[in-house]
Amino acid sequence: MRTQVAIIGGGPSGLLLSQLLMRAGVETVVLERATRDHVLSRIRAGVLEAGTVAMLEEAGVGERLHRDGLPHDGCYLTDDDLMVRIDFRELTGTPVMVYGQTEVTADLYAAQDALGAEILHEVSDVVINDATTNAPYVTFTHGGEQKRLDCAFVAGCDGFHGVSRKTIPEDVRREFERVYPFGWLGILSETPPADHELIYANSANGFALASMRSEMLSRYYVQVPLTDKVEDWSDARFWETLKSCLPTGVADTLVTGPSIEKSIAPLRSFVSEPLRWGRLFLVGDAAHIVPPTGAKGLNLAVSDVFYLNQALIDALTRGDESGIDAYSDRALTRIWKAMRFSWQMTTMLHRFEGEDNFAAQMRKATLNHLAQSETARRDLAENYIGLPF
Ligand code: RFL
Ligand code: PHB
Repeated sequence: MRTQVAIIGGGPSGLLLSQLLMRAGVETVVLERATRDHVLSRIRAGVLEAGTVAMLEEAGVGERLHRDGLPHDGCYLTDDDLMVRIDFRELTGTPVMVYGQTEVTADLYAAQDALGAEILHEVSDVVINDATTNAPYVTFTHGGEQKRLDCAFVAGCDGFHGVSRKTIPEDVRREFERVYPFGWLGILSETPPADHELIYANSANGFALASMRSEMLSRYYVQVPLTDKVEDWSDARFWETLKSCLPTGVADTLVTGPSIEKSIAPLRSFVSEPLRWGRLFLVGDAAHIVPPTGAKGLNLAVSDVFYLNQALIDALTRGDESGIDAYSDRALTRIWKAMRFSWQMTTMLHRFEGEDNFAAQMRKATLNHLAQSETARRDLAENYIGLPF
């Protein structure tokens, strides 16, 4: 088999890259380890920056997003009963869009099918070969057969546990990591959201987030120790803990119900540099992970695709390699700013096991400062709605 760009991973970054390249006349093949149903059943991100929405429009998948997505003009940060509203529209002029990653992925699969994209599912044993030559190729197993895909470039869009990052030799890679001593337990329930905007709640009992997917589908998270298992958490225990973290007025009116999904995700900050090794490029979670507190993971994957898709189009259609030469530095500059924001939001809103009594006072003072200072709120809003590409 031969193509121009071999894309490893059919999650949001791989699919969006393939879609944008194909619309510009560039050939792609996507190799995905899981089944399509599996990719579509992963409940993850919920908040899209305006720049992400614009990229999805450019990819031709903006229609359902605008019909079913919920534009949000603000969100709340709370400390016990103190509620601080961050008014995105007033402070920056720009709202965000609440629309699930599952829906984004479903829209991209439908659009890729319409273009006749070649997406191979349930591939295994993916190996990227000769990435530092002008003739890289990928070998893999599909349908019980060993296959070879020759290409001009390889895009590593295979998430944190993929093979692409590990293909770059250890003495070339530099990794930066911060692991947090807690995870998020998330549930989905067919109940009306706690509020019509998101609530990031800091409390004496730890962090909680009240989010949503639609007017009748809520997504809630609470902070849990890394050692906890989903089985430790009955629905009743979850609702009780959530209520104990939310401001009293919100907790009192919270509508509870059976959970239809429950999972635990560890929190980490991670960056692997550089994003390019010869003709291999890392994109999205394959290169970096942020804790979900700033809602930046999917949005960062999309900004990587923004830089890379144009660079690959320029290289393949005009022989102009300046974009691919600049890709790693351009993408990393934005990635580190989102790293900083996600780390800051995480530190500002979570209780750390074994912390001293000073830490909670710092969190309270930060919230009080936000309540009083429009400058502080604007800084937060500017980062939350997404820094420019
Ligand atoms: P993905 O989604 O992990 O997709 C990678 C794909 O590659 C496949 N794969 C392989 N394929 C072939 N060969 C191999 N060897 C392979 N190894 C892996 C996998 O099966 C998969 O299909 O990475 P991608 O595309 O870079 O997308 C990144 C986003 O998924 C991620 O950043 C976000 O979900 C993070 N995130 C959030 N981001 C936001 O922007 N806003 C949010 O509100 C938000 N909330 C969240 C989140 C992530 C969460 N979890 C569970 C980690 C909330 C949570 C709870
Ligand atoms: C979500 O709805 O899943 C969500 C929203 C905002 C975040 C993280 C997750 O910061």
